Amino acid sequence: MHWLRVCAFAFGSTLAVATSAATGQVRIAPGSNPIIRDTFLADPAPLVVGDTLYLYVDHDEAKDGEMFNMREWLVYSTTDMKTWKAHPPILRIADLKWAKKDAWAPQAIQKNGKFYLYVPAEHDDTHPGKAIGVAVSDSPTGPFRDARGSALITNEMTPKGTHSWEDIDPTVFTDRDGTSWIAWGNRQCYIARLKPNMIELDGPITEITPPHYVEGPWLHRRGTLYYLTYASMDPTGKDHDEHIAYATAPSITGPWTYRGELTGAAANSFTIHPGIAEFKGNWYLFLHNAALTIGDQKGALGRRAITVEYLRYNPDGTMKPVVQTQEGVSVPPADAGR
Ligand code: FUB
Repeated sequence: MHWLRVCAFAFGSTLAVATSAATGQVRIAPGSNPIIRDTFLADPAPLVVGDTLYLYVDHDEAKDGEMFNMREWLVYSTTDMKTWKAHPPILRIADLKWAKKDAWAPQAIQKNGKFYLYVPAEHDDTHPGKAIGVAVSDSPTGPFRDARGSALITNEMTPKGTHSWEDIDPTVFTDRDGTSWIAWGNRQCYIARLKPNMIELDGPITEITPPHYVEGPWLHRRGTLYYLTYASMDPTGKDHDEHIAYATAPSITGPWTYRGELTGAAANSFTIHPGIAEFKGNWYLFLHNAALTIGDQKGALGRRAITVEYLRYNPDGTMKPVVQTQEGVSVPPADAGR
């Protein structure tokens, strides 16, 4: 049983907390949101390996007045979706000789008996702008080392982009034929095939930007349907914070059909970022919000916290809208047993 004094929440739903009359301490049911409460984290990317789900994240360390301060990537693991184990940092900006700052949204994938971690960062002045690198490890918990010694994708490789931070937020996916693909981007969404060595592109970069796209793409497949889920702008223009929307396709090369919104905005946060996995018979949607307070540090744009919700599908393969809750996965899914 986990007892906690210091967390506060700014979003409402059925409470998964109880307060002890004797001590005033708050008891939080395991699996409640946010799932990790002692560190500000963002941009969750799950990877299932055997009976364990590894969650790759970036580490938010912004002080008041800073937008972001992100210097390293971390991983947490769980076998039950309720208790999470922290591991030592898996990669730092300082480990990438080409990178200056901004350890933003990562994703890891298993291939060739190794683990590949794709990470965006600000490139040094030889290739100004954001770039994407790849690091490799024999273990899902690292440590990872730069697999190339140079960025895999740099700003000049996507000349259509109108700003310097478009090459961020990599998502990596291996198709049924064993071919791996990488998609990424802010404002524009791009996709390219990876060579079997996972550290070089194999062919052209193609733009696949879906409607209302902002950033944070996540590729996955369920049965014969492919999904591109992403942070989006509200189509009505009323809400200026990011939502989550998605598109589906009959193959990884498209054509992609816009399917509408999966979630609204995250509590107290301009950004939101999807990560999707099937684990032990359930599908999960990982997100972040900025509703966690740790000590005297309140949630903020650069101080976010990871949440998770059950993800359900309709018979036609579309995903059911997800409501962001405080109880998260501390309770069974609403349609359990149906
Ligand atoms: O965490 C830094 C950036 O904010 C990510 O790259 C975006 O997806 C947004 O979450």
